[in-house]
Amino acid sequence: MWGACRWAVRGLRPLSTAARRTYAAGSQYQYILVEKRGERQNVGMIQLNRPKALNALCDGLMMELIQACESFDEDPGIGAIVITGSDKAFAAGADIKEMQSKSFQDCVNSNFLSNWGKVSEVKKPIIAAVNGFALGGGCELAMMCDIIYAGEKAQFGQPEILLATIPGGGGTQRLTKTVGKSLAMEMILTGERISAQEAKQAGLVSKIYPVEKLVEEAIQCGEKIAKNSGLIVSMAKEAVNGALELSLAEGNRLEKKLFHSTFATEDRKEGMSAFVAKRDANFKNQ
Ligand code: CO8
Repeated sequence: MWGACRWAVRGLRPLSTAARRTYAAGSQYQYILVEKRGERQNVGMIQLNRPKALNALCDGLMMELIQACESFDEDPGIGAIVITGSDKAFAAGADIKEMQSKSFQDCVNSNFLSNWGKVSEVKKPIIAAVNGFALGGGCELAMMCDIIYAGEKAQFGQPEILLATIPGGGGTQRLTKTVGKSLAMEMILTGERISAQEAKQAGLVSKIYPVEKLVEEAIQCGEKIAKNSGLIVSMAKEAVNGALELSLAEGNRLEKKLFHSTFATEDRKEGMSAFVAKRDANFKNQ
């Protein structure tokens, strides 16, 4: 299962025993691979690992993903998180086989899929590195992240309509706010996919890389973020996310409060002192 060839093909290094022990401690992950990456081991990487089902998001996978995100969020040594899948699929959606027999009552009584939104509650920045299919819940999972990098062959779509259901993980909202009503409507009402290039043009992804370079580039982006004060990074993330949730006036008020709050931190003092003294800043998340 941990064969070096498989990792070499994808350009990923196998997990060290220590990393596996750390993150699997007490709960063997079945559906994801988890590792610390980057020169300073300050980027948490989570790889969805149900290749035969194209990383369909079954309940167990989502529970593990949320658990891994939360444990990286609590880890002071981690400054950013990367979520990726395989070359063929980031994730082909919620697990249709698992959902197939559910009734309306089942969905309401269990508040079906309500816990998936926890990914968007993580304070540290999350970068989605999307190769292959990001469909349905897979596209929604990518949009719950903060930055999306795409491989050249990535495809994004909300094909739920073809199954006679609709997106349930924020797709109708986040996609519309990101790419605008016309393209979101077209994707959600026809179920047709868009390419990485179309997704970039529409503002859904920020960068496109060759398939084999994608994950490394995402990790490098994570390292750049992790160099900054984690405390201030989480404030910046909160402020930007405010733009998707609040009116302009409310968002500007939130931004101003957070901006003023940075002046109560040691890191803000350190950042400006370091600039004036022409030296590197040494942030302590204080
Ligand atoms: N669920 C379960 N199994 C899947 C899924 C899925 N979403 N997608 C693929 N698989 C399985 C297939 O059943 C197949 O398994 P098996 O070999 O046992 O038959 C295996 O993966 C390989 O799939 P294909 O043979 O179909 O591979 P192809 O390369 O021919 O096609 C596609 C790839 C185009 C991606 C195709 O598999 C497909 O259309 N998949 C379904 C895509 C879809 O409709 N996604 C939306 C699902 S509904 C949803 O996501 C609702 C979201 C709700 C909220 C989520 C909150 C975050």
